[in-house]
Amino acid sequence: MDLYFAPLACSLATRIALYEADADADTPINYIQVDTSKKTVVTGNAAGSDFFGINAMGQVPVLREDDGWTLTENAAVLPYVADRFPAARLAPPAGTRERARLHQWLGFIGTELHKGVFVPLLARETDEAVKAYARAKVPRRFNLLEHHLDTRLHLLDTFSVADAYLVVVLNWAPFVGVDLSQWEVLADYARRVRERPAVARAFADEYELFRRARAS
Ligand SMILES: N[C@@H](CCC(=O)N[C@@H](CS)C(=O)NCC(=O)O)C(=O)O
Repeated sequence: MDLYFAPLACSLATRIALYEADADADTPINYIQVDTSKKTVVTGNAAGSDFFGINAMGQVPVLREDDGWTLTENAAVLPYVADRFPAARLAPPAGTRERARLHQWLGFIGTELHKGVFVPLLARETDEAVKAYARAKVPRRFNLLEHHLDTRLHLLDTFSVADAYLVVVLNWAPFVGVDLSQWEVLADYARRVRERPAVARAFADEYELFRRARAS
């Protein structure tokens, strides 16, 4: 199985899920680095090739099974990984209300936070008015999370792929000048989730790759 990723991008959530599931013990995983601005594959057998050949959107994550079947979109890739490695219990069983809740959170994180807030704040080409529009959306969304997490340790009853996605998106806050410490519960949640051994390892691996990519 291959995971196309960019260091510290949203694809880190899939790496976390794969580490949490100890997926490599079952299926060898190739982590293939992509330069999403140049749209080129950076590592692996096809290093230097056009990433649009893998995903017409030029975006990570892309998961590819050994028979060539590929899957894109965090909201699809993350539950797929959870279902592919069920022993890790990274998603509630299909058809349950809890499973519906998982999809609710994946939709919220993907649209209301990732795309609605962080993409305009992270993008170099957005002007100040667009950034201000995105920044103004932060309090309602973070307040909702603060309230939800006040009485629980995870988004669902136990750690799930939604926590993997959320902790990756929250990691972008300092890069765009959003001060997470104003939301104490949320900041505490992010710290706790990042202390999980698999999550800590995934972040450490990608911070190292991020530093190397920046230096090259
Ligand atoms: N809708 C996609 C969005 C994925 C996405 O935005 N990936 C970013 C990295 S976090 C990316 O590859 N950006 C490059 C680009 O959009 O050109 C998903 O949810 O998987």
